[in-house]
Amino acid sequence: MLGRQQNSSARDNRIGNQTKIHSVPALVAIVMGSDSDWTVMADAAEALTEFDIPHEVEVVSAHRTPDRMIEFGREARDRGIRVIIAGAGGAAHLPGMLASVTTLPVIGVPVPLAKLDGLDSLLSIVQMPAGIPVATVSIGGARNAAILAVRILSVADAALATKLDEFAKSLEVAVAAKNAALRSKL
Ligand code: RP5
Repeated sequence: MLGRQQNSSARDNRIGNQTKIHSVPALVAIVMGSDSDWTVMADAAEALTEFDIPHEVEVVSAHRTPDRMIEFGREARDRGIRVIIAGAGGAAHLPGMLASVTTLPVIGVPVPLAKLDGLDSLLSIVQMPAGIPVATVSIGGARNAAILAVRILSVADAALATKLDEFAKSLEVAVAAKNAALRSKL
């Protein structure tokens, strides 16, 4: 097992960090096909940390560790996981295969590789057959994947819904500040 963690601090979100910061079980699993995906997927861990969501990080490959991938997906709900964020690049089958062995919501993150700019990853993840959905975010959109996971969790968590309201307001404030800064230069 590589990079499994439950944490609350961005500094401790490095893959391979085994330190358990929270004793509470992870609600969100961030999984990826390779440790090389971490450069993109770290954004999801950072956003979950901002919302103080206990999470874990693990490398699971649909192609290189298929048995482990199936085991991970089948056990996730019973372990207390509520949402899976799965990132992969190229022939990116991990999100879809996980969705086929769990009924948890799976959010897919297309990871851009050196060739094809991530379009291959996007199409591999987004074109799921009817009945097995994967909520696919934009290429490299790990941060949005995490925010979507928070929104899913907020359905049954009023405090989290309030945090999301505050987050939306902070975006409004940031845009207003950018607008004012731009207009002041004209
Ligand atoms: C995919 O193959 C992984 O998700 C990764 O994006 C890509 C390349 O993996 P490495 O060769 O860097 O391990 O399964």
